Amino acid sequence: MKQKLAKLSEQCLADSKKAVTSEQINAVKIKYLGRNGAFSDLMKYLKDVPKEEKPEMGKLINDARVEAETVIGEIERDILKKEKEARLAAEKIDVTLPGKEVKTGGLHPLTIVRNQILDTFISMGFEVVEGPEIETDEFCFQKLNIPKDHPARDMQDTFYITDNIVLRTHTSPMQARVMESKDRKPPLRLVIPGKVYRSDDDATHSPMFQQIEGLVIDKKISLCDLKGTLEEFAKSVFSKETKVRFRPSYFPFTEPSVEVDVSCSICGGKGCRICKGTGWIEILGAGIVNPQVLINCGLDPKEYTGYAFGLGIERVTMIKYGIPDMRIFFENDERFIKLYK
Ligand code: FA5
Repeated sequence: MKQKLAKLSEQCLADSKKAVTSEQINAVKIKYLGRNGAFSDLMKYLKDVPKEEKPEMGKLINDARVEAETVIGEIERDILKKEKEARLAAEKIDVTLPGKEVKTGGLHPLTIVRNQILDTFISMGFEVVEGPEIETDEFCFQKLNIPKDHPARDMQDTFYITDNIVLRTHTSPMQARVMESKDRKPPLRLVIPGKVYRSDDDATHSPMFQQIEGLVIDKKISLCDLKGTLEEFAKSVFSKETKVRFRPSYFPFTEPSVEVDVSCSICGGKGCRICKGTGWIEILGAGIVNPQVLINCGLDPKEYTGYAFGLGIERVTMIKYGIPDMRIFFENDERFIKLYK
């Protein structure tokens, strides 16, 4: 037994000295000192030792194990120290290197302009509400005085989900939803931002774009109220010098209807590439709410009148920043977004 113990200690020492990596010394540790290691194994043979020799033999095995622990521990510390030094040498920090840039996010220019427009209307007492992008044919068209097969539908071709469910082509269906709502009664003074969809795709027309609908319903509302409000909006979003121009137009849900132009903020109205030499840029459609729409939504046109408008956020942003092609908004190019941070 004593011979076995001596041999084991000798073997353990030799194996420990051979170890040069932390994995190797760990393996030695498990082999000799582990729960099922060589020293524990030897303890099992104590039962075959004569009773009077057992205490001495037990002590000898224990002492040898403690010694092995000490030796392995020292070698292990040595190896770990060397490994740490090697790691630090490889990871040398060059304090002259420039620091790593921490990237911060920023708002998309469309979001910046959307917030600016909404803030302007909020400051004039408007409330912001939102509505569904997937809309019924009834609210998107019929309640707005555009029956099925009416030629005015050609102005806004869209994506049909079923014959009667569409991706909304404008935010105007929210006019009808709000007027019909039992929770709200006139006077109404609302702006309704949101995404809309059309079968369009070129430098100034996107298949998905954002509109802000405006709706005011009260007694004795006239085109003068609309003009004053839009002038205030244009001065706040573009510049104090910006002028607003109304041109006659047609929308089935407003009567009279107008297209609204603002004087070009890039050239100050002299004429440039952005305004195609005219000095004016169209930004929205508007008008006095058609009495038929009020009737369709349960309001009495003898009691109430109102105005509505719908502006395209992409167009406003393009004019504000002189961006010639709308598609860049949706390309997700970080260099473009950074310009507006
Ligand atoms: C309408 O959508 C009407 N609902 C606006 C309205 C509301 C009129 C209330 C009267 C009363 P229009 O199709 O002109 O009108 O679109 C309004 C604005 O959306 C345009 O002036 C333009 O700025 C923007 N717009 C229209 N089509 C696109 C498109 N494909 N891509 C980007 N912007 C667009």
